[in-house]
Amino acid sequence: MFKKLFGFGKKKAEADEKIKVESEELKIKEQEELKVKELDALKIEEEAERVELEKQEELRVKEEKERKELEELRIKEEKERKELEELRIKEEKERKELEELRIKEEKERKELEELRIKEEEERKELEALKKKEEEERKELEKLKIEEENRTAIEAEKEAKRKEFEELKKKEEASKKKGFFKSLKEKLVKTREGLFGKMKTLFSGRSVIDDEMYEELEDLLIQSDIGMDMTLKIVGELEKEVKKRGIKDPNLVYDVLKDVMEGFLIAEGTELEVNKPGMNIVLVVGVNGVGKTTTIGKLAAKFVKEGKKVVIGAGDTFRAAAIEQLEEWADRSGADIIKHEQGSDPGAVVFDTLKAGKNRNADVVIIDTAGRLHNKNNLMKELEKINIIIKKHVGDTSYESLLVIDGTTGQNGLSQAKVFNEVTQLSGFVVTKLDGTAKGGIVFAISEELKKPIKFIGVGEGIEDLREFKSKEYIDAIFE
Ligand SMILES: Nc1nc2c(ncn2[C@@H]2O[C@H](COP(=O)(O)OP(=O)(O)OP(=O)(O)O)[C@@H](O)[C@H]2O)c(=O)[nH]1
Ligand SMILES: [Mg+2]
Repeated sequence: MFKKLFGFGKKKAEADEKIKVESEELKIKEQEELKVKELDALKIEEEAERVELEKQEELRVKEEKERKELEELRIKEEKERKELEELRIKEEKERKELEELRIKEEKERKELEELRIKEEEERKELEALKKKEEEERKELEKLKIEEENRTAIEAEKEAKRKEFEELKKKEEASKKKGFFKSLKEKLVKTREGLFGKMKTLFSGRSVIDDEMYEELEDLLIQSDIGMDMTLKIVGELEKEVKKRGIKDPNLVYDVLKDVMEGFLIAEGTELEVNKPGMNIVLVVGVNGVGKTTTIGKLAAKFVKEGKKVVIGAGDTFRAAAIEQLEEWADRSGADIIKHEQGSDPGAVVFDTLKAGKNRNADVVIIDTAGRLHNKNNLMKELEKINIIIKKHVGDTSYESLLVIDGTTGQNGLSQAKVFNEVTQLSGFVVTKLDGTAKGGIVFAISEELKKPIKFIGVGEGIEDLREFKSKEYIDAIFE
């Protein structure tokens, strides 16, 4: 039995030792497992930390990237802004350059325009200068021609003047008496008519009485002297006869001659055409009185005196008036200025005066129409002509003559009064005194119109115009 207990006891201790080793081994295993766990946990933790770190790193990288991107964006924006700015500057520069170019171009355009204007002005100036030179040249030419003409005309005039002077001398020496005779011959009708009867009136009676004066009155009135003038003449005659103490009726005839001569206007009977330069004679009167004929006679007289004469055909109204005047111009040796029939008489007058000036005329004579419908018309026409003449006349003389037909008696006188009212007349021409026995009209004109008679017409011939001298006229109509 001990040996069995001891054998048992030894087996138990071995079992305990085994348990103990096993427990020890378990414990170590457990500790190792714990350690593994702890290591695992640490690993996990470390892994978590690494992950965390990685995350952080990623975030940082991301942030960094974003920052970079932002920065890049900013840089890009900045770049774009700069580019824009540069573009703006460039554009501004271009705009400025364009503006400068425009200004430059504008300036150049202006300069060109100024240059053009200047050139145009210079061209015009040149043109004007040329024109002026041309005008001056023409003027000189004209002056030269005028001077030549003038010299020629002067020479011609001088020759004619001398011729006329000689003719005049001859006439004065031998024909003075003849001239009176001729006037007497021309006025034979008047002299032998009424004035002749007067002589018998006085010679056929023995006393001077009222009857004689009454008979004289009748005769004078019949001779167209007119009532007023007759009464004046007879009144004056009575006074003069008494004053002179005349008793013999035969002697009364001579007193009557003196008295009647006293009633004729003796002043200013000469036609003034001798001033140096262009003297103008306007001839007016009703139709048929002898205006054109008188103009022809006057022109012939002046040409004969060595004057340069230009006649204006101012009667554009009557059909053959221009031709008639042309004939007279031919016959007298005067120049004629005419327009067409029916044209404006004012224009004819103007052209005649112009031609007269250009041709150095000494006398310009203007014919006018006798047929004017009424007083108003007549006045307007004459006024127009008058204005034109007055503009031209200057220092020379302007004679406005009214022609009266000596055969128309008191009727002619009343027509003359109308003219005398509408225009300023310087005197009269009494025509056709060769054809009337009533030469008394001459006295009526002097009395009624108070202006001198300058010429009398005593026939249709070119020489049948006489300067009116009261004494000569009286001598010619009295026996
Ligand atoms: N016997 C005579 N006849 C004259 C005289 N003067 C003119 N005559 C004539 O009278 C007529 C008319 O003369 P004109 O000179 O044509 O008269 P006018 O005034 O010009 O006439 P109009 O142009 O129609 O207004 C003509 O036949 C002339 O010959 C004169 O002194 N004696
Ligand atoms: Mg006429």
